Amino acid sequence: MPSTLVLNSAVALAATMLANNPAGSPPLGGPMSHVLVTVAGDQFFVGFENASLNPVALGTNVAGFEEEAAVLNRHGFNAQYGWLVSGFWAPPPGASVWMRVIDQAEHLKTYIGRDYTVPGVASYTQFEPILGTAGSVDRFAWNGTMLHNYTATQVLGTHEATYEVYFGDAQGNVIPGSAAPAQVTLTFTFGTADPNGDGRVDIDDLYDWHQSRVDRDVDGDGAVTDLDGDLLMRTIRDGERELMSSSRR
Ligand SMILES: [Ca+2]
Ligand SMILES: [Ca+2]
Repeated sequence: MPSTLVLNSAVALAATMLANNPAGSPPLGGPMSHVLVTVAGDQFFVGFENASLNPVALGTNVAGFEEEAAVLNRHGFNAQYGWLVSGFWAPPPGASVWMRVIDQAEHLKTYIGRDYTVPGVASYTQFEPILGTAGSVDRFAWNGTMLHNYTATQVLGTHEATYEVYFGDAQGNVIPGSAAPAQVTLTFTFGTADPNGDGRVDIDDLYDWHQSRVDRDVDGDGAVTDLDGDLLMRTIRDGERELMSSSRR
């Protein structure tokens, strides 16, 4: 049945997807780190399959990608985290599994990892922006098959994204009386935001970077390119913006 979420079918699909991964498709960035979703006793449970694969590290690709995948160009990106059903359970009639943003930095971008459909609810194409990215709504529907979305940013440092998993109607509204939602926080690290190591992310880092007084490979890809300077500049700018907004509160 299409509405029945079964772990074994998700694993089989995963194997098929890996075999069919088209040439030139962006890499996940490392081994798959599954985020297991279970419903038991009228309660969602969400947890990491392998705690050693959390957090994950974003990486850049200087060569860049083409077509829809170009949204990842000049960004740190990673798709190791993958939603995966654990155990045997199904949504109640008329419900779908939804995921929504509870808290995440504005600069974090999320793109759908592959084409899929949730019958009668939504249809997604690979690299479609979700979870608030590019003006998208803050939630997306999941059909229970393994899904490795891409997370990307141009801000160096450690970033967290907290999501809630719940049963929703066709519009993503929580269904009253359904299984209690669960939250999970994904953590992403990206290069070095403070190359001069003085505990502050500010213009001195960029000055030292230009003067070659620090390790200039701030995105950690093993080469010093103009992208390193660009990312450092964007990181400092983002920090200044956060500082200004907090001083207005
Ligand atoms: Ca610094
Ligand atoms: Ca670099």
